[in-house]
Amino acid sequence: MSNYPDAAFLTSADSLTQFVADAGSEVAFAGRSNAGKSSAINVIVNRKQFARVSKTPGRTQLVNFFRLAEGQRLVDLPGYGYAKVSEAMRRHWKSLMEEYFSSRHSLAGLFLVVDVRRGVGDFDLVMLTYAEELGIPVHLILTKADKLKRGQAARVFEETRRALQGRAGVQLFSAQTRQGVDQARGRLSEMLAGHVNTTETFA
Ligand SMILES: Nc1nc2c(ncn2[C@@H]2O[C@H](COP(=O)(O)OP(=O)(O)OP(=O)(O)O)[C@@H](O)[C@H]2O)c(=O)[nH]1
Ligand SMILES: [Mg+2]
Repeated sequence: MSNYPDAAFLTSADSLTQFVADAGSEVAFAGRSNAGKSSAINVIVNRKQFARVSKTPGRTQLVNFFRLAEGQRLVDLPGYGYAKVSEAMRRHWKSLMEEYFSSRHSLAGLFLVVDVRRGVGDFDLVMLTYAEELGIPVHLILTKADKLKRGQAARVFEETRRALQGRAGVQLFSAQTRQGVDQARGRLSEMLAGHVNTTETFA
């Protein structure tokens, strides 16, 4: 059963003019290309093939809006850091992100999706800074935790938590085993409702 029985895809936007109306509240998912954003969204919303899962990294270069419930949305932001993207594409990504972060009054929180095997990168820190400038909470999910041994994953979690110094909540996550899904759902609904303790972390 989905926690969001009325969840539905709304639109894919390539520019500010195509964004959906800026009312209610929305939580955006950002992360490197191939980090597992769309997979995480599908599992958190409990809908298979809701957000598309790409076999080809860097394909999703659009801002995808989903309705979760009345006045609540989830946004799948285009991935970054994919090496084979052209310079023009990179510039487009940057201006699209600037348009998104500077215009969305309804943005209530940011989920930062990081592959546990790669750890936090420069672009992830840029996104964290965007969110901090807006004063919105950030929750970092270290995904693909199933790809590491339990002890290794726990070590990355601890290192990440320490490095972030309370700038974001942190948790381990796996779309495959569903590790951490309940915590992620809890954080998502808190963000949408506007109640978040940003420094809370989950082991
Ligand atoms: N083992 C494992 N594989 C995962 C997990 N999450 C995602 N993947 C795989 O990683 C690849 C990329 O996943 P996506 O969800 O498409 O990643 P994305 O961040 O949306 O990628 P872009 O939209 O291209 O930026 C796919 O082959 C997924 O099946 C996970 O938790 N565990
Ligand atoms: Mg995707």
